[in-house]
Amino acid sequence: MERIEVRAGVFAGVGTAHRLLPIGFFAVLGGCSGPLSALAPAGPAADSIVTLFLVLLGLSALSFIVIFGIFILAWRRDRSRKVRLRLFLIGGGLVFPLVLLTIATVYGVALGERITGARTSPSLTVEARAERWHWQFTRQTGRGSVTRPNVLHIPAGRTVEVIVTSSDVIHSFWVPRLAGKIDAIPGMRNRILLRADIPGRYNGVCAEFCGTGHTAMNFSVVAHDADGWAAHDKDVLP
Ligand SMILES: [Cu+2]
Repeated sequence: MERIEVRAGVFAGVGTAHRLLPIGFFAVLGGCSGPLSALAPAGPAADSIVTLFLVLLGLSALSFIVIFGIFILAWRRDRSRKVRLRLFLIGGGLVFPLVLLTIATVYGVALGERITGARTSPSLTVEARAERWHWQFTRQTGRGSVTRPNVLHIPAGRTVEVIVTSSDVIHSFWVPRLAGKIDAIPGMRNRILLRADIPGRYNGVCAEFCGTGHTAMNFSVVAHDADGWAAHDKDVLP
């Protein structure tokens, strides 16, 4: 009698969880938007990162479905029938993961080329220097250099090379809607390419804990259209 009550309690719990599932699903999805969402790309590198994420998520889901399917089959199988061990061990344990991992690796390496922009020549180079707890952006021009704190101005639709470094500890440069992260390391000059296809303001953060002011170490990237960029140039160039 006691066991029946316990089981009924478990099933009631599952029923409630089942009803709450859509609410939880949409609540989680709600976190996918916003100014720091890597799932709302505005440039080719961020776009490739989202594609890679979705492909890897799809392959993981496929793997989960196959393994869970086998689990259910094993649970419900006709016990008088013999299990084909070779199919499970070689097919499921070797061939299936090998095929999935080969697809993921080849696709990831090919897309990595696009994400890092290894063969792209930038139209502009700027330096991003991290210092607890702000960023300094310096652009060299034919007439000298211009340094501005916490706002990086770039032309929209053009590839910009950002040389990232640090004056003190390790920080990380991240503009989620435009590209991946890159560490700012003292004494090193790391390179990342940014391109914003749509003019606008994009939020950036320090993505490596660097001390008590870390959470406030934010910056912006302002991508100007052609007229805006010409006006900005006129404004800041010496
Ligand atoms: Cu930080």
